[in-house]
Amino acid sequence: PTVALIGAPTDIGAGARGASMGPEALRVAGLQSALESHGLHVLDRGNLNGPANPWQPPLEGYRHLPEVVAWNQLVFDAVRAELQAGHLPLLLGGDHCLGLGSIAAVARHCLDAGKQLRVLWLDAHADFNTSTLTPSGNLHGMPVACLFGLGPDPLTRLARLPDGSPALRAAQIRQIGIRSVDAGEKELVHAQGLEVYDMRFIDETGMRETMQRALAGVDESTHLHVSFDVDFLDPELAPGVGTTVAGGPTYREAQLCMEMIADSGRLASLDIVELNPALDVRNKTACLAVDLIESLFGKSTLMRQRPAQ
Ligand code: DIR
Ligand code: MN
Ligand code: MN
Ligand code: MN
Repeated sequence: PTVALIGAPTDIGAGARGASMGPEALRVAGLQSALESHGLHVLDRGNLNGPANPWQPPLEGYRHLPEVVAWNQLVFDAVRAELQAGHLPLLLGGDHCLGLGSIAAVARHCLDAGKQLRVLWLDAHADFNTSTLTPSGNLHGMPVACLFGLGPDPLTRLARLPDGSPALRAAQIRQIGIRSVDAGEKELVHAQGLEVYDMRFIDETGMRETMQRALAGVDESTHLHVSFDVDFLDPELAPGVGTTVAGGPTYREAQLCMEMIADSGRLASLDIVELNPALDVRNKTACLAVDLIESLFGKSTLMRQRPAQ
């Protein structure tokens, strides 16, 4: 397949500046040539050009809402265009508020193409806050709720399908690696019935069984979207993120997670978000992200027989 890299250099929804440098750090870490070395055709579409970060306090529970809407509209349009061209969009964030525009475009595409949608949300956080629950007002803590139709009008409108229903339902998403959820957010996640494989679950069950469950039901009619927040990883491995949370997956657990997604053969779109080069050490988090993205595209599977579907 053809992979289309879409840079979204912004930290508009984050609580720390610097994720705006993520796309360039991934390019410097050799993302394109790494993918090409596995036989993929890669188009680098360059960077989207959205509003600057005014670095303002929250207004009615949201920081930078108009700018977040503008960035997400750009991401929606870019991801949609690549899907319509038959390409696999790889969104280079940017902070995780952009998962809204990306997944909204994917959901729309699935509707048009008659595909089932499965989203794997790899993150330390559930990103299921609302304006009344959020401790920060940062919209990178809210994209999943917005995709469910819970959020500010201009964002939930962007995420709605033509029939007015939300882009995403609980049956379509699995959250993996979660270990920091705010008190009110926890109740909302539970009330909405999300399937969450938190770190306790991974500790007790193991990554293999976790991924088997997360991928259960994925078949040839499935469009698999991975939204990879780099803070999913243990911060000892991946310090270059704005909101580190101790106790994430190890290198081997993360590799297995990626390899089992590759084995499904259904990966059709990807976000790589929250990489913050200002907080990184000699670009090592970006290099690790590239390593894991290679595994997502089947690096290790090249030396093995891909399991029968
Ligand atoms: C926190 C942090 N739950 C918030 N969220 C982050 O501000 O809503 N998401 N860091 O990635
Ligand atoms: Mn090429
Ligand atoms: Mn996130
Ligand atoms: Mn996170």
